Amino acid sequence: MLDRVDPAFRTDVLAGLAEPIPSIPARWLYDRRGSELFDDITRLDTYYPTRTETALLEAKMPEIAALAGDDCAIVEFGSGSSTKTPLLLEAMRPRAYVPIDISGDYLRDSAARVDAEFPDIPVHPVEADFTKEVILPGAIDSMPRLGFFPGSTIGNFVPRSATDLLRHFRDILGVGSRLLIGMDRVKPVERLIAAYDDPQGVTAEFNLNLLHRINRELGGDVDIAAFEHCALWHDMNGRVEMHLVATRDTGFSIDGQRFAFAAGQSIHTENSHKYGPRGARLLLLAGGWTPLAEWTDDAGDFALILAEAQRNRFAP
Ligand code: AVJ
Repeated sequence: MLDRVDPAFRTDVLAGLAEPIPSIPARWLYDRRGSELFDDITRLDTYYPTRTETALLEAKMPEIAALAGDDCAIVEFGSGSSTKTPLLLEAMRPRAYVPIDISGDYLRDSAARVDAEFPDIPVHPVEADFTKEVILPGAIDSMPRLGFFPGSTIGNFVPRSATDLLRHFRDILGVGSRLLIGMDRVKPVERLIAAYDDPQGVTAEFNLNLLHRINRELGGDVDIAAFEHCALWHDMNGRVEMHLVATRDTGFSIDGQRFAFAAGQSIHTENSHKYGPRGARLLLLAGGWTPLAEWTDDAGDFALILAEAQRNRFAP
């Protein structure tokens, strides 16, 4: 199927490439091909987050279910092709499941899968960008809510935006709601780089697909061979950064707009923030969520945190 061209893609690419530090928002990496490649990434030996989080969910599910609340509606932010959802649905038996995703295709697929596997759980899919306004289905108005935000997707956002997003989730779900969120932990830089620059080159292909997408959807003439994938650890900002670096002087045009890149110049395409235990909890607190419980794997590679939306109150 042909990808429909989102006008916001053009706007973001043209504006981002014109910035003093050229960058393109990471969400544009995830077109159909990009999402397939990301699925491949999650199966790589060197990419530990998905398998670690899934095993953690499996191992701790009884405990999580006991604390996360009974008779709730589960609202998943960015449900994508998540394989973690069934674990949660199986253990919690929620009164409703509300997957929210920007991709209608993915949403219909996953809603249909959940429908088939859990015929007694009503599914109310919402096609929306969860960073923008989201209207929850009226059917869950009277139910307590549990938000589910796995995969360390929060790591894609710089702390300031991550805080905004957590506050936004609180507004969507309401005071007293709970949130189960996955966050990747800080770890030795060799392991981080191996996870984002795999020897098979899948992550490189995932990153370079953005240039293919620009050529395909925006009629660009980017010489893709003039760019290479680069993953680096920015210690001060606590994040892995992905870049597309020009290996020689190169130029291209998109929509009649001309861009020149000197050898060594880069396009910043994604951030993946890593948090220590304190940093993770501070981020949640700053976003209006009080941490209630936390689970990690034995190696401490990945954390699942359960938090509760803070009430509005005066505090000393
Ligand atoms: C989907 C944002 C969680 O940061 O680990 C993986 C994206 N990019 N490899 C991550 C990603 C390259 C991934 N998240």
